Amino acid sequence: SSAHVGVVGLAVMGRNLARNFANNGYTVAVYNRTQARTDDMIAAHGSEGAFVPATSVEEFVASLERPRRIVIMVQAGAGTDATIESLLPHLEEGDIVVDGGNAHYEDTRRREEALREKGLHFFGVGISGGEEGALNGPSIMPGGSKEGYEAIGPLLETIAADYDGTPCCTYIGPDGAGHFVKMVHNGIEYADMEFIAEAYDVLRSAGLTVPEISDAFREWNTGDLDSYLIEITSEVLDQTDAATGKALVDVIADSAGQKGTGRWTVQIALELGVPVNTIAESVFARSVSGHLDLRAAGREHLSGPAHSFTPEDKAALIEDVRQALWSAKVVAYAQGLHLIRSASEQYGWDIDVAGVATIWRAGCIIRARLLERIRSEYAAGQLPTLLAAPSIAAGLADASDGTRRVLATAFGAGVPVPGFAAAVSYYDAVRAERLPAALIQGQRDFFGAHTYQRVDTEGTFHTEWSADRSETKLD
Ligand code: NBP
Repeated sequence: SSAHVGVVGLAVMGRNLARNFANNGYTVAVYNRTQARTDDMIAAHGSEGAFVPATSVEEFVASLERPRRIVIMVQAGAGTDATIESLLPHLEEGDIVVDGGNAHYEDTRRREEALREKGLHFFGVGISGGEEGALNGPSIMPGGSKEGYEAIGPLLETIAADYDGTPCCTYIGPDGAGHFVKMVHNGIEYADMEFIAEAYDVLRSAGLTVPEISDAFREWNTGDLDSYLIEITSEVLDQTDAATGKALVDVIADSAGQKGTGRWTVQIALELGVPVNTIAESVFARSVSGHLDLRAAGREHLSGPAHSFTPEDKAALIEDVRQALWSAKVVAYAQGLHLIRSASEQYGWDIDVAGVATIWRAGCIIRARLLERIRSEYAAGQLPTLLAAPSIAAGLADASDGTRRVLATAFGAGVPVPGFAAAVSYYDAVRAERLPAALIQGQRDFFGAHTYQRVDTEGTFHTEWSADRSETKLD
């Protein structure tokens, strides 16, 4: 019983996480349902550090020092429940079970409650950074008891990515808080990717070549847009297909896949009543891309501008698109952080938004220079919305004209830009003096007697639409 930490599930993520622990000097017990995976891992990496391979759950649990710290990295859902069930008979009070998979936060809440009743600490831990991050330092978003964090937190902080000496891992909040924040991280990732794709499409429609667009992204990556996703976009655009000699992007089928975290983000936002239209449009854009019959019908029957245009000034267009991309990105972050704040209130999680921005600065897929600015704005004081932060509001004002030119051009040329349009519509809606919601209230009162409030006096009112159209004050 000497291992500091155990990892169950040795597919790509679990294996790399175990190696990361070992590289940081921990003795790591490893176990996988199918023994061959354990054997493979030890054969390939056993010499990298101190591993204790186990051939049964009993042996695995027995090899751990107490309180036991066990990280589960199996397929989310039934795999996680089955793994927990198999561990339970062997665990003792005070042991800590960490689920590092992409669990739905409601599942995490359920599991946390069940294990708490048995005297165990359950942690739902969001891990972002893919395979490479798991090995060299991911961004880690842990949710669970504060007491349990004292035992597991230091280990997680050691293996997390480092940003200027600060680990990209911090206690997020109780039960589902960590997995919720990871889910929203993925929702923002969907939006970020959609905006980048739209920026590419606008430039491509303006006649820029793939290498020219790649250069533009590389240039943007030296400034305010500096981020992992922009960086890899250049790399994807630079890739030539060996079979055809064309740009790889031109031979990849144009239907985007999804695994569900974007959809979850939007579903929960709908339930909590938080407007995340940029994320929703990003999920729907992937969905549209996959409806091949719908698109075939559209191509056959629908006419309009040709999805191309001739820019007056290429360099000016590139700068406008950069501004549209930056503004949309900021709006997506504002919406995602709003969702986190609302959920935090709803579930009593007490999540520190500056802390979230702190651990997204490195290691994760949405890591970006912008996150340091977001962190410092939230650290400076309460914000009703990220958009109200002084430096952000000023940046959005500066980018406004260019952003609107991109939208006007895209709409005029028939280039779909649902993400950019959602971002600008949200921005204009939240800053409007008056919204046409007043008219909607009138309509609702007309057909459903749903009543309305007035701008000039307190109370609830109804107009007798089907009678003399006089107004009644109801309370
Ligand atoms: P997979 O999601 O492909 O899962 C494979 C692992 O789950 C294997 O170890 C497999 O054991 C185990 N497993 C399954 Br499937 N059903 C099981 C069961 N009923 N009981 C016990 N073990 C079971 O692995 P992954 O891609 O390494 O991802 C692990 C987790 O990390 C997932 O939740 C994923 O969503 C999350 N994640 C992945 C990434 C990424 O970039 N891939 C990033 C961030 C988070 P076997 O060998 O016996 O079949």
